[in-house]
Amino acid sequence: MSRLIVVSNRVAPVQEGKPSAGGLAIGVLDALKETGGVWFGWSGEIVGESAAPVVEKNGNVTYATVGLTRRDYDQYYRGFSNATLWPTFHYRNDLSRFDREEYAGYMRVNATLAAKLKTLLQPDDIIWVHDYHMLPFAQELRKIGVTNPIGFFLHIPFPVPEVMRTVPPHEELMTAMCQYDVVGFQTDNDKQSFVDYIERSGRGHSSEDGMLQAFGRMLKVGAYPIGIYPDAIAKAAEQFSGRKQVKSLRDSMRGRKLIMSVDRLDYSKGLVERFQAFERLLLTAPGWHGRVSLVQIAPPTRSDVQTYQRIRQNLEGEAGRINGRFAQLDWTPIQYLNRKYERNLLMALFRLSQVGYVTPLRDGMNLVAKEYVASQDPADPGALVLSQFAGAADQLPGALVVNPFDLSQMSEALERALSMPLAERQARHADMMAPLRENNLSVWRDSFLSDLRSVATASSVTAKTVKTVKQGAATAKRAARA
Ligand code: GDG
Repeated sequence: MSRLIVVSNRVAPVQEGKPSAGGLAIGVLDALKETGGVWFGWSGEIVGESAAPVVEKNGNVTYATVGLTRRDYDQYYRGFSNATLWPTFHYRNDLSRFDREEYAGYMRVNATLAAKLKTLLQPDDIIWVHDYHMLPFAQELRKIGVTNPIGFFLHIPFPVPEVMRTVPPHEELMTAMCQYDVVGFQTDNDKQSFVDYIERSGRGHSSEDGMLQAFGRMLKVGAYPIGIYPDAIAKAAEQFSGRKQVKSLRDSMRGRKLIMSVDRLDYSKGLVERFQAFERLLLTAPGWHGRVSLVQIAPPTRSDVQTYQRIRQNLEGEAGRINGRFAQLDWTPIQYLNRKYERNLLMALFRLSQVGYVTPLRDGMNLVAKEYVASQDPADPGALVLSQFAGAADQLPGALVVNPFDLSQMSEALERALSMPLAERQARHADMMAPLRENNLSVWRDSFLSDLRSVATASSVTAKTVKTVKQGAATAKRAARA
């Protein structure tokens, strides 16, 4: 079988079972171990000058990492990726800025990384590229003569055409994305937005089998919703429930109900609105005073990007204001923890809580929602309040789905979740576990890679046919001349 080459902005060389591994890392690493292969990307280090990849082998997986210079990091990572694409793709044009030099840096880093990867490639490798940092990566590989099949998966939402067009080089980016052989999205909506852009701009058209003809190329576009391993999470949650930290939180709750939220500290996650909806619950239903607490875990990310510093201050202000308004000597309504916790411990905390409160303003999928459901005790499960703007809302039919811009609706949903009878919680939990098992993380990976392999086979058949036809025609011409 051909080797798999995974390319992502950050390479996470995780050992199996290591607690910090997230969805991408776990799913990708499994696939790499099966077929053998290479994981290529940024090491996370800032270096004086760009150098050849550092290659480390562990079993049949090779980790190939490169450092970024300060300028590369500022322009490609902090700049165009996280100050232009991330906000725009999450419908936050108000937070998005465009700077030509940053864009040039983004293109330059993609080109440099492509040239570095080329030195490691073998002819029958298949290449799977991840996320918004790498939109032009296939184009750069093609420019330097790489002909291997290349697929791309976008972990974040893809915006509707009107919003995509607010990124000044939108047409260049779309042309570049069409150089992949398969382009995958989290949801049908995201895929449709991509197809809509192509069709409305008159640059191509799609057919019913998911093929798209655009900018003179033929590619497969599809929705491949990322999953989790629900049974492994359920087991970890149960095992970690006996941990000291979990017990001490349980004791400190003294019969109070617990609402649990976990997100990277990011403006797309809707944390301020979430706090305000909880405040509204305390205002409209004073019976809950002293009987419910919200625990928000929000490890900081991208803390050197200015907008992220602002959201942190804003949130600290809101938590302080709400606690100041309602707290009692023995009750703090919001416990806001601005730090990272061990993964399995988080799953045990989910299991301890009565409500999972996951209300991003926009999210590609949101794995926390899926992890919350999987962590529950089926005999006495918690209820999930989930934003309609998370990709996960399509897949979790038992959630109480809310519009995160409607604080009243969110506070009503919280009250409903807190008071939900056991039979209803059990039925909703079962309704969600079934699709989680059916579309687990291996299904995500296998369906994407199977499409990439079949597109690759089809195009190599087509290439061979074209070659045979051309050779046939040349022979016929020669015969005619003779
Ligand atoms: C992007 C897309 C898409 C969180 N805090 C801690 C911690 N986490 C873990 C969670 C979860 C992961 O991080 C976060 O995943 P999400 O899916 O919720 O969100 P993003 O980070 O924005 O991920 C998203 C995802 O890619 C995958 O395609 O679903 O839409 O935005 O697994 O549990 N893990 C540990 N400590 C923490 O404090 N160990």
